[in-house]
Amino acid sequence: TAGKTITCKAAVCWAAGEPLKIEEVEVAPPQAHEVRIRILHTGICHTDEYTRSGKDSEGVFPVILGHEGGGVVESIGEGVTSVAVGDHVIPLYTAECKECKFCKSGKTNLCSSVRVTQGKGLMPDSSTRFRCKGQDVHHFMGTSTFSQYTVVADVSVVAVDKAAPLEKVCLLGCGITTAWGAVVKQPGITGSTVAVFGCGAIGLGCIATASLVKASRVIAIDTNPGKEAWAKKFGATDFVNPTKLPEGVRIQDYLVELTDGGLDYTFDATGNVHVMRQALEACHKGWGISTVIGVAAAGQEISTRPFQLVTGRVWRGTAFGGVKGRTEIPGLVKDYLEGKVKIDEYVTHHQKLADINNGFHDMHAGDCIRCVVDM
Ligand code: AHE
Ligand code: ZN
Repeated sequence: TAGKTITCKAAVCWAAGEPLKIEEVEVAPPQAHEVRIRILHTGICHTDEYTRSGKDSEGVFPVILGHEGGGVVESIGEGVTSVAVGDHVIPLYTAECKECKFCKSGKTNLCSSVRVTQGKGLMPDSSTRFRCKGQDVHHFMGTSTFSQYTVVADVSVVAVDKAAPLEKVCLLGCGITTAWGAVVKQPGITGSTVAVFGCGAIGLGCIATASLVKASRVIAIDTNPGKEAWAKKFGATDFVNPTKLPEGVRIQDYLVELTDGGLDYTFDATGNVHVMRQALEACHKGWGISTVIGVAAAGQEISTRPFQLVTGRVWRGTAFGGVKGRTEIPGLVKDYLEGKVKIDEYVTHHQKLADINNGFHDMHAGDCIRCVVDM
């Protein structure tokens, strides 16, 4: 198949707000510094739904969504040296070229090498490798894992140990890595108090990681009472349901009271700008640090009284947990294989590609942490 166009099935989103449609698509061979991957499994993340729904200011259509995949390298373009045919790989929506100003800064994982074209749904040469019914179809986040075959830039993929089941480690493509990185790269968590707002996959990942690095207390917050058992299973010491507080008591005031002045570290894993404010204001005066992880809808803005910052609270955020995928994901896979990082526990639902829209419905149900689609 190398060098030839492959025809396969993919879930195409033809227009904002429409359900995905399973179509036969043509996937062109990888060009120089590109890799064609046979995707075997992919998670569904709220960001896929966010873009499908039309809320993403970068959304372009038609598009093949999906950014939490695992697969096998089918063929490589000229000049590709970092992965080989047959390698098990995870596509990376945050590339790592190791050469740009960002990669070399030592301060961020936000590689700039392919980000501009990626944001337009195109490959680095500004064209697409997908066609369907005579039309070009856009890429998404540089990954497009809702296709049986996809093409990605070589800076946007990492090979992983074949001993790790792809149906599990595909989740390292987004949620679990994001949560792990957001916590593990925040200095000072060990021995400190932590609150995590939102107990979806990202929130549970933050709870698990805070517990792994031995935070002294990990308070989980969610409006769904069903999440208490989940949070405790992942290592939360406390669970607070903001809808069950006495009349007129705000969650941030409740938490400040509960923790003798506020949390050392808080994390927003909801994408709700009001919750982001609560997370900041639940921080301890003088030193509390709040990290925004959730993606808010286009046009949303955060606000708080500047006094919150003047009095020593810090508001920050991370993308992909600050993780440099090519450098760090192999180590995370090792941690998983050694039982240090949970992955299996997040998978509550499976769907076949033909039923991928059901996976989007699953995601909205409170009992779903992650749905894995088998391609
Ligand atoms: N395109 C959106 C923003 C989307 C966004 O913030 N994406 C996150 C990853 S979400 C994973 O589920 C991210 O890491 N962004 C960094 C980047 O470079 O895109 C918008 O609002 O325009
Ligand atoms: Zn995601």
